[in-house]
Amino acid sequence: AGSMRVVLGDQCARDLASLRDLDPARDTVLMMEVQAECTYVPHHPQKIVLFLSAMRHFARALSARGVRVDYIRLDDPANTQSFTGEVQRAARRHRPVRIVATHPGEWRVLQGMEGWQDATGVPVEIREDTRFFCPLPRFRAWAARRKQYRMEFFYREMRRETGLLMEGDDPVGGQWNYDAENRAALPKGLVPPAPLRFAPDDITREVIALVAERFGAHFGDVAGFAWPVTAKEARAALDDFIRQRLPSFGGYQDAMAVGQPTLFHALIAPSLNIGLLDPMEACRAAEDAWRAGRAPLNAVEGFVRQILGWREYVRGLYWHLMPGYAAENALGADRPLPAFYWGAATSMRCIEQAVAQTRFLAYAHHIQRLMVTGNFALLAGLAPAEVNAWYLAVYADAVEWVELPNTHGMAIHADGGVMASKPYAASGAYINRMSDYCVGCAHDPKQATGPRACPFNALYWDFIARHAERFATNPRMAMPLRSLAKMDPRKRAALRAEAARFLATLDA
Ligand code: DLZ
Ligand code: SF4
Repeated sequence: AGSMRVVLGDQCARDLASLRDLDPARDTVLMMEVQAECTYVPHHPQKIVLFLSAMRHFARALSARGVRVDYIRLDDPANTQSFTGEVQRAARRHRPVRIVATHPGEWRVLQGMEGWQDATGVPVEIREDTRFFCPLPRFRAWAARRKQYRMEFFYREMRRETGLLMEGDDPVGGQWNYDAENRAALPKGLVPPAPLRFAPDDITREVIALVAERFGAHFGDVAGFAWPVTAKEARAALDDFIRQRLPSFGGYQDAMAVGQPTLFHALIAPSLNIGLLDPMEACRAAEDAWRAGRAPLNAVEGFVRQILGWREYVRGLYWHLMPGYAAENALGADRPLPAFYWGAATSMRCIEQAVAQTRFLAYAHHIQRLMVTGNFALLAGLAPAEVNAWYLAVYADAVEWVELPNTHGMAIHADGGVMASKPYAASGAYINRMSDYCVGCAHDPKQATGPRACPFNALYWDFIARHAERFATNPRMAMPLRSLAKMDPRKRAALRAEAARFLATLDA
């Protein structure tokens, strides 16, 4: 007998660690579609289609190369519908001498995996996920040497190590970071080139029907699914981005516009996170575009920083800080998630736009996630567990290693500042500056009280006041705290009353 190689839904990569040294004559690859993974949060139907269709395509590609794949389908009557149950059943079928897996992307799954040896009586080897630049032990060593985990320093080490955008020991262009050039609003009338869409093939159409039937009640439209589901499609999507949108990606990275759900963004996170696209390949393609004079450095550096810096950093932190991290609630937030996160009507146009596109694309870009839905959750004090479950459910790219730090740490400050030295709290003025959402909104970003007040304004001051004591020692919060202290007490009271009135209208 040979070994059993386990491949999970977000591990559809040809050079996956658990497929290394595979012996096609003796070994079997196990892939499992299971109900438990489709429902532990109510995933957006497009997210489920993406995972299952990518899995089916990947299994087909492995088989075509002569690899024996034991593929358990969701509608197989014998399916126990959980990873551990299926690994147990498969171990009885194949009687492997060992089970080889790749480190999963979620703590919950790792815990289950660590029980497979007891469940099957077969030794289990869990291999480092080599799709990432930074092995977890290396990140832990980096983090152990520091009191504060600053992405920027980690990122510079990764640049030096990989040689990406380096000229010897120096960053190309003489600067590590060009973010200051990346904050323009979208000029009126500028329409970004539409991203490539991939029409569903027979396999995807079959999965769409299955998902519509079983998970049709989950938030999100399954019609319109157009994500890459193979490595070839993912590569085409990357090339299209590099040619069409990368040159303008930098400047408009933080912009938001009505009816422009994707702007100049790459839309490659779902492909990267499930293994269809190699992070180094993406970074090299962008670097090549710069070296060939086809894209400016601020855009290319910003893109590389997201992948080589930010993505690796949040993954390292997740595994360094779990399981305690998810349970933290530094700001004592406990309000239930309002119904408009699931598509109920709201008069706030920014929220309505972000949620509507999430419904039909399973996608919103980082500033929408951070500064619209995330900022609202922060200011209104929404319960972290509910906020995290929402982000994990609704975005096609959401695997917990990336979703949790971005939401819990960056957006809602539930970790008390482990990731971000100050909360990303903003009033309506920020949204008004970075978008055209406010133009057609029932609210006025310049008003803080009264019938047309923008809720973000009173909520912002209420948030600062609620947490004044906690932030008193944070130099980066000195400005808003000073403004609050200088404010006419009657105005302060009116803002807090406005916030309380608004919060009372939220229905879960
Ligand atoms: C997200 C997801 C879904 C919807 N379905 C499956 C599945 O049926 N089989 C599978 O192997 N993985 C699935 N996943 C991904 C897992 O929930 C989880 O994110 C990864 O296994 C973490 O490595
Ligand atoms: Fe959002 Fe306020 Fe602008 Fe309306 S006015 S879009 S609620 S920021």
